[in-house]
Amino acid sequence: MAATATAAAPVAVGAELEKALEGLESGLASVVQSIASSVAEISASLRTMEFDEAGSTNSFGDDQLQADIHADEIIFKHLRSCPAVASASSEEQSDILPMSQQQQPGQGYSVAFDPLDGSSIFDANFAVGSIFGVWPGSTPLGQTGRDQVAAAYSVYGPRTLLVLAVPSGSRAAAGGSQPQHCDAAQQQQQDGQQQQQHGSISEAFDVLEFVLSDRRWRLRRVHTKLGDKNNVAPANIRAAAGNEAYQQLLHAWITNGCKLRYSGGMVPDVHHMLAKGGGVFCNPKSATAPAKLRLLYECAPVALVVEAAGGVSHDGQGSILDLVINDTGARSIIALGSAPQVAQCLDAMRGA
Ligand code: AHM
Ligand code: MG
Repeated sequence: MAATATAAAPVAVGAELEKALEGLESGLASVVQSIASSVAEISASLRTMEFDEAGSTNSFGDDQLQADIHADEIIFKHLRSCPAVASASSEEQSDILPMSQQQQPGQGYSVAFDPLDGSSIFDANFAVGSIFGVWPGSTPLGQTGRDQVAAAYSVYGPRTLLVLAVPSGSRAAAGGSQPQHCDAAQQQQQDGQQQQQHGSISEAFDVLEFVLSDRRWRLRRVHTKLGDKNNVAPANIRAAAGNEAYQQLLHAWITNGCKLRYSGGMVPDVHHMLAKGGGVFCNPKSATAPAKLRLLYECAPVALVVEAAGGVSHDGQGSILDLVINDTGARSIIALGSAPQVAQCLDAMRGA
């Protein structure tokens, strides 16, 4: 049986996180603090968590691990105790559940989350993560990824990281850390090519990376300009068997000496791009290998973080952030990362 989420010792959010959230609307700041607290509690729990399956499936038909259920319970517990959270739903429990009784209809925030992304690589002890999207009001349904007011993911690796996309101004509040992965040539190229299209997101949000250190969140770096390194993560590689354009893309990547960095977990693979200064996570489909990633719980929040960090997202037609979320069960193909590398993926995304 999965362990039940109990009231753990409170995790101090840390002065640097508090400072980073100072400029936010107070309700939104409390939602982000709840997310940060739940990530810290999950991080501690995973150290002793059993690897076993729970013997149940979620609404997507995935076999659940005890760790999936436990992480889900921890996050719901923290969100329930936050008065600004009107509703929440997760990849493990996809009904949109009312949370705080203190919100009037249409008020507060709705949180959608994947409690443990990378369940299939958990038993191999690879890095896994959690993903969060925050929408205004009592439901994300009928809204797009672009309507999010914040998004986040965590990486549970040798260290626990929390990457937040929060309304801009927070960077200055956090102490004016220097931008990462930004040189003059890259900036000039990206200013011309992508900021015209995506400038509103990268200007509207700051992407702040925190590391959990002695039960406190310490600001590690700020991501502003995703570079264009050739770190490629070819997800759903099974699709290449029925998607000729994807085969050609893989061949081009190999012959061009790209670094293949697919781990089997979207969160660590996407974070690898941010950490290394660019790349692409490409997850196309074929007739026999359909889209897997969930629009609400995975694609939209991670797309917001990547676009806010100066990258792009695509489903083969346009930005992931422009897809209307009509159903908690919707799935999408996705390419995320540096603009030139994502552009190379579009034939594969449109193939099959
Ligand atoms: P999960 O949330 O059940 O772990 O599924 C999402 C994960 C992604 O992190 C990863 O990119 C993908 O599933 C890998 O799927 P597969 O192993 O089927 O290729
Ligand atoms: Mg997932």
